[in-house]
Amino acid sequence: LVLETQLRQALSAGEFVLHYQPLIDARKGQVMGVEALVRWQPPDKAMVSPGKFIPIAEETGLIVPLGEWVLRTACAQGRAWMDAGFPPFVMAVNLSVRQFQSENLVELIRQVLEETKLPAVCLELELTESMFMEHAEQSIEILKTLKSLGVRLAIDDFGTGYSSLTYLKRFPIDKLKIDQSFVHGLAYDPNDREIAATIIAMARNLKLDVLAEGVESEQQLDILNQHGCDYYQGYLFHRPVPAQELEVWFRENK
Ligand code: G
Ligand code: G
Ligand code: MN
Ligand code: NA
Repeated sequence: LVLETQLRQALSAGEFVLHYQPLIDARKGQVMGVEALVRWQPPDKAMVSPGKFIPIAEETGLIVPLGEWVLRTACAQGRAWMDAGFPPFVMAVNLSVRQFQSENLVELIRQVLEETKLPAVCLELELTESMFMEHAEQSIEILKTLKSLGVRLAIDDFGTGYSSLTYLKRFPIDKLKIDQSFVHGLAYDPNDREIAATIIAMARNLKLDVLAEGVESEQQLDILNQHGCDYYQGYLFHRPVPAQELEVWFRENK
């Protein structure tokens, strides 16, 4: 597979970069964190989005070294921002299925936190529902071990997978991220509005934080606010951008 070889070379050549997208605290009107999103920047070519290469990295196992690089780079960046005097905030990192199932995930995270000196509460791991459902009992154990490190756990793309509400209650989860597919239609699709409202209400009842992804318009924001959503992420606030670019915005929005 040509792309696999290219991805391996890209990793050793340092062609992957992280972009960061702010997570907004609605009540405080402040940035509460950022999500790290990986991109591939081949020299002299257009940037490649993770939608194109993450599935291949996942199939080939390259996701393990790539995911390790993402985790280490994101945590180091989070620490660097702390040291530069930005308020300590959450660094959210996506985990793939393969990483979640890997034997040494917990040890890796423990090690990266120690190396980078990022406080564990500042790291939020984004997981998807589909990771848990196959081996639910085993997943609960992994989640508990991760949680015992002190990190935060979020369920990404919430609402798109199969979730048993019983399990949701038993999982040591801190946050639900409402999938952007429900946010898109908020202004015109009553079904999307019902789904978003239901997830927000459920999160409140379970004492979980709730974030809406993919917020692009004031109208969507108003509707989510009316339902009591806590946190937002989307182009309305900021696109994912390289670290240096975000620092300019941090300074302006302090
Ligand atoms: O940034 P963008 O919207 O193009 O991301 C597309 C998809 O790639 C999203 O589903 C996102 O969760 C995933 N993704 C982005 N960065 C990472 C990463 O570092 N690791 C994993 N596993 N997935 C990522
Ligand atoms: O699956 P995950 O939620 O990790 O992926 C987040 C993806 O959503 C990233 O690829 C990011 O670039 C994208 N994204 C972030 N904000 C918006 C938005 O407002 N609109 C759209 N369409 N995509 C967004
Ligand atoms: Mn995510
Ligand atoms: Na998502």
